[in-house]
Amino acid sequence: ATTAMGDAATDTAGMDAVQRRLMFEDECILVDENDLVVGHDTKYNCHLMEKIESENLLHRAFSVFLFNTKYELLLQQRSATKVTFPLVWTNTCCSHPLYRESELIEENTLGVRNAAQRKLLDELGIPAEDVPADQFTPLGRILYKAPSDGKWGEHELDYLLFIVRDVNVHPNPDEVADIKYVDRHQLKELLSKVDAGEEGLKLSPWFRLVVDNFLFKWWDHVEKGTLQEAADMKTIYKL
Ligand code: DMA
Ligand code: MN
Repeated sequence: ATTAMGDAATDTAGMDAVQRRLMFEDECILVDENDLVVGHDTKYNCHLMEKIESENLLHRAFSVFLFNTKYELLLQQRSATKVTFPLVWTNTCCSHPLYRESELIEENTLGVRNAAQRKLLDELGIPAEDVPADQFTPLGRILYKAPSDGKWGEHELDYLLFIVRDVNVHPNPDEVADIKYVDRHQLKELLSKVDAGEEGLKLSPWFRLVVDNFLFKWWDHVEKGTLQEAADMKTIYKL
């Protein structure tokens, strides 16, 4: 029998096996609105809208923006099997630092950068040596909530990590349906197609927030090599 909160068997019925495994293996880091660690919980609990609302669960996340040395941004389309936001186009790679020693290191955001390196390999097949943890520039943190399909959604404190490197890419089909590099002009074209409601073309809510609030001004700093000047790791932007 299902309860008001549902149960794991019903909530994961029909879920892709790889994504179901990660729902229970990945232990996310719970934080308060000031990004102080307050506990940990499964990826599953952290992404159920009912739990998010009833227990006010907020977890730590990261979003990587990887540019090649022509200053084009690598985008990915999420696979059809993702539980949240399938088939939407988004920034290079997103996930969660896990509740483990190497990804809890707060000094210079090293834990989050270690997690980013792990997931760039897992999702996009980018070798760790192509994305050294010390090459990411954390530009800021945003806090946002976004339902996906009603049942599932996000409530995250998201670290925005930029990196400029030419890398080898071999997308993992469990995670990624498609990839493309875009320059600013091509991204603006993509945005106008999305805004015009082109069939089947959607962006993730967090990517849209970054695009609308920060991306184009930060892109100037990518090109000038002055990313550090744009960084603000004191403020948490509530978007
Ligand atoms: C979660 O991304 C993080 C953000 C910033 C939305 P995700 O759903 O791609 O996580 P995972 O790859 O771990 O499923
Ligand atoms: Mn999340």
